[in-house]
Amino acid sequence: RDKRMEWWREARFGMFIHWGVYAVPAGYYNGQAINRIGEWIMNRGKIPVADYQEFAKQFDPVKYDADAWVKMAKEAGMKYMVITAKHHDGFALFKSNASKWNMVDATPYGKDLLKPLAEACRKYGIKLGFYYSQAQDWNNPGGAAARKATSEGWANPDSSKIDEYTKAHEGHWDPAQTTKTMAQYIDEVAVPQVKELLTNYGDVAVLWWDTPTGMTDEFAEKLNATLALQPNIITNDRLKRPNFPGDYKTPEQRIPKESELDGKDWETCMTMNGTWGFKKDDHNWKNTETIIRNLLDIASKGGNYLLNVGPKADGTFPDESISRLKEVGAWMKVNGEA
Ligand code: JFZ
Repeated sequence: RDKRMEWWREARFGMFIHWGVYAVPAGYYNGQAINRIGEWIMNRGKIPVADYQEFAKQFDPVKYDADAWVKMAKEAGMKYMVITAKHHDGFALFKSNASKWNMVDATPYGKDLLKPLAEACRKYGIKLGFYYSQAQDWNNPGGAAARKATSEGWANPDSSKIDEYTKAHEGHWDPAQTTKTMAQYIDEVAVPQVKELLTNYGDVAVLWWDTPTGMTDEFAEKLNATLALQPNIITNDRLKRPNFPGDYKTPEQRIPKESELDGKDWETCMTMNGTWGFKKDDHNWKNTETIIRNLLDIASKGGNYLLNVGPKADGTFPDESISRLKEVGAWMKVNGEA
């Protein structure tokens, strides 16, 4: 069996982090609560590109302490971490030469957020992975926007239901989004940024692709080729179906039944409340007992549990996430590591 997968097969428990500009509006646009998951606010609220970019001017996470984040993961018994280096809003949490829509060039904070995280992960022996939205990008021109749910899945929430303009423009809502082709976006933004991620942060353990809207085999091949920069890296199954299965499957917000398991490696990703990116109105927290039960259920079936935290715009975790991580850690101490 594959040597690269060894650490991952023993890991059992990891931290997912959805962090970006969407933590600033935190579910509200122009005083209106926007429904569904927080990191989709630009899409769900049909926020124009220029308006959305204004939020970056308030993204100033002065309380960000990467060391404290990684320590919380470690003390909860987690072995790895996957952070949204770039989500569908196209915003890069890192310094990028491929697009100015990044943490260093577009925010008052002006510093790369991934550098200190990579350092802290090395310090605590936590594996670091990057989530990268390779296809959907609502700010960098030429990036895709979700259209409708297809047999390939993963176009959720369904943009095409929202209005006629969006229906007529392949999921987009602002003319600024369509001034380049997707081929240009792949060559000028996605491929160079993934190369940056695989070059500038030391060892990268996981590349976590997402929602292959509009992907072709050719685009996927170009992205997949960049992984040669990190010979030990592993990837999930969301680069492009069906020709790029990656190393493991990613059931979302659910734990497979014994009867569904087919011998392939898998990881359940799950939120602690109802959103991935921070939303100030989401108080639908799972209790610690549920989280521990899920971890046990998953571990007993041979999977991994990637449990999400959606940090706030000031750089801190929500208190409810902190207390749950602490309680899971206390349980781990008594009961041994799963
Ligand atoms: C995607 C993202 O759109 C979402 O914002 C979040 O990052 C999540 C982890 O991934 O959403 C999905 C992806 C796949 C499915 C559903 C939602 N799926 O396979 O059912």
